[in-house]
Amino acid sequence: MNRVLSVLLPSLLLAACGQQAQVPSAPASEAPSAGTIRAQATGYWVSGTYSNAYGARYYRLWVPAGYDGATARPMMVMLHGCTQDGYDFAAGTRMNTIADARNFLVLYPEQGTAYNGYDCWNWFYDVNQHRGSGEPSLIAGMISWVKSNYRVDSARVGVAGLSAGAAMANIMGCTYPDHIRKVAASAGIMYRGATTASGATSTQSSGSIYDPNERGTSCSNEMGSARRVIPTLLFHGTSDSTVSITNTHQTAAQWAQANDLAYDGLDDGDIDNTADATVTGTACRSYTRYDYKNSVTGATVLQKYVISGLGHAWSGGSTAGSYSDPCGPDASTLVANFFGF
Ligand SMILES: [Ca+2]
Ligand SMILES: [Ca+2]
Repeated sequence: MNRVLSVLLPSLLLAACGQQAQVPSAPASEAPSAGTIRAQATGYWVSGTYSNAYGARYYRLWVPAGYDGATARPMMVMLHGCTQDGYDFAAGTRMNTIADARNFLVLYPEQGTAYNGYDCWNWFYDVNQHRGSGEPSLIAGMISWVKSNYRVDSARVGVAGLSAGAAMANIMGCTYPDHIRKVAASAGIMYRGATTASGATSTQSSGSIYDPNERGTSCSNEMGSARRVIPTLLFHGTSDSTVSITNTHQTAAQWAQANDLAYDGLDDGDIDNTADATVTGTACRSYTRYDYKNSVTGATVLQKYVISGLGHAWSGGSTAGSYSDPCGPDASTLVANFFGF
């Protein structure tokens, strides 16, 4: 209930002060003609609640400026970190600005403090680590809802997350590869990196006690008949004191194994956890990017950015949102590029 109040209160206060002009108008009235859309070059929010047997969650959908309902567009699913919500994550990542420029939908599922005191996705409970269950089923349900109400290019749907949202992004890739074709995880934790709340705390600080190779096999098994290669993009700062970078190294190994199995059904190392190329660069912060390729096709399946001096934050974002660092490689653009949006 606190969540409902916190969402409603700002509008009520504004209305009470006679400042209705500052309250965003309803989406329907913001859907102008195509010509007007180009003139203002900004999209609009659609908010709602999705519920199933596992509960209810808010979602915020950004409909980009150029969306016309006639052409199927890609969709980015953005999973916020602890203490964040969809609006905050949008502001900190500037993803909607890129969405307007490139014409893709952005879906922000929201957790809420009713379900976790710090507003974190509960990635560390078994109920939330399987298809058709818990929080992944709620997020997948939202994706299905958008697909049935908007023109979405199903072959271009990707999920990106920060911290607990990144841990959940990895889960979504393993549990719903029919929906999710690519994953981006910033300061995240591998699939089933922890299975208890106390395990989550120790995993955050020093890495998972579980074998990433086994978790990759577990991820592949979870995919079942929907098994497919899920190209994955990873980011982690060397000065992150909240989530150990060990977790991102483990995540790379987990996805290398899941994708090794998904590619041809064989655990034969055509995709493995040894980088095939290393690129260094500077974009405000210096970074090293590790590329992992399919040795048969040469396709890049994984990329891992290790960013010097970045803390627990989205790289290259905006201080208009929390947990965002304006310096460093522009993670939002890199994600959109990697997803082919
Ligand atoms: Ca293989
Ligand atoms: Ca292998």
